[in-house]
Amino acid sequence: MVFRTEKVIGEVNGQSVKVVRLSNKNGMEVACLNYGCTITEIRVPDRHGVIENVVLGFDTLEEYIKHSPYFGSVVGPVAGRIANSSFIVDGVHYQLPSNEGQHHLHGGPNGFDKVIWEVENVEDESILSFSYEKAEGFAGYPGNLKVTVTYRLTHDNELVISYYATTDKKTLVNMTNHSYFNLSGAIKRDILSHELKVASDRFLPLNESLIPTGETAEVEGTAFDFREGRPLEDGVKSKHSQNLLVGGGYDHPLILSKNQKEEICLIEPQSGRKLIIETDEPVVVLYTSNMMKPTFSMRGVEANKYLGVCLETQHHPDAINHSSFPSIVLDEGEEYKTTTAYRFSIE
Ligand code: FUC
Repeated sequence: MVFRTEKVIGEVNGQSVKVVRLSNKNGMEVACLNYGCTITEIRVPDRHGVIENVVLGFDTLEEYIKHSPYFGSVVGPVAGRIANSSFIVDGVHYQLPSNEGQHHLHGGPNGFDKVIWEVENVEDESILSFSYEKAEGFAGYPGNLKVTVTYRLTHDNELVISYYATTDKKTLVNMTNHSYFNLSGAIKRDILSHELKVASDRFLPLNESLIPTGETAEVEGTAFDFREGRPLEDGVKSKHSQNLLVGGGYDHPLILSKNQKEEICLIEPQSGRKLIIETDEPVVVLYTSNMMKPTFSMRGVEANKYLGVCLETQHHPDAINHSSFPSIVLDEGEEYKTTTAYRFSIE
């Protein structure tokens, strides 16, 4: 059996904020808020059976509202940056609110990470289902968009996240989950010694605003070659880094090879914890929390760069402004449907 419990912990604009916990027979636990569908904790065993939290987060709602750099939240309607906060669909120009210079990042100042989602009444206790009805114009995007995000916990210590959306007018959708993993457990170490393996032959070079230039480049001979697996430190400190790692670490989309299973594997050698990610999305954005600064603390640990690694499965960032990238336009009558599974085990 997987058990689900629910508890009200506060209020935002008169709407209750709940924490929902899923736990399986192995003692794995996942805790989520209906504020931003935020994953606050993922508790999994290390090689000695010690169960600890492996994602960055806070213990209070207030801290999420005040400080969170998208810790564990669902980001959308569109993950990543939209250049100049501007796009055209069917000849109509849309100007979105900007929240990073002139650019629009992760749904802008009022994205899906900041709204209260409805907790659906699902009988199967292994499933936690959140829904949200985005009104026409919300966050600047066209269309009334109905969104469902489902978290399912299995007995194989797998968390499966599924996203579903429909619209009544052409709009953009490209969602992801923004969990910051640190498999050492309770942030014992930074993530530089984590070993990452990714089935990716090409990546997207970025301009100085961290927006894809539109080109794709071979990973061969660069800090982005994770095909055989390598410590994140190799890239962050590599001699190849200077020109490529514009943000002082990874903040880059890697294009996932088609028809591969278990595309992404992250291992923390000391604890023995291993995370395998399988997705139907074409890209993973690898972000090594380069921008985190010691301006707040996370459950007693001062924030800093390289304390978490995000593996954001999604479509290409800024896809709407690059005709060579797969489309993120959702039309009336179409379904947006994607799934990413996170399986935890021991090396
Ligand atoms: C990632 C990055 C961004 C940003 C954000 C918090 O997705 O691509 O650069 O810092 O997270």
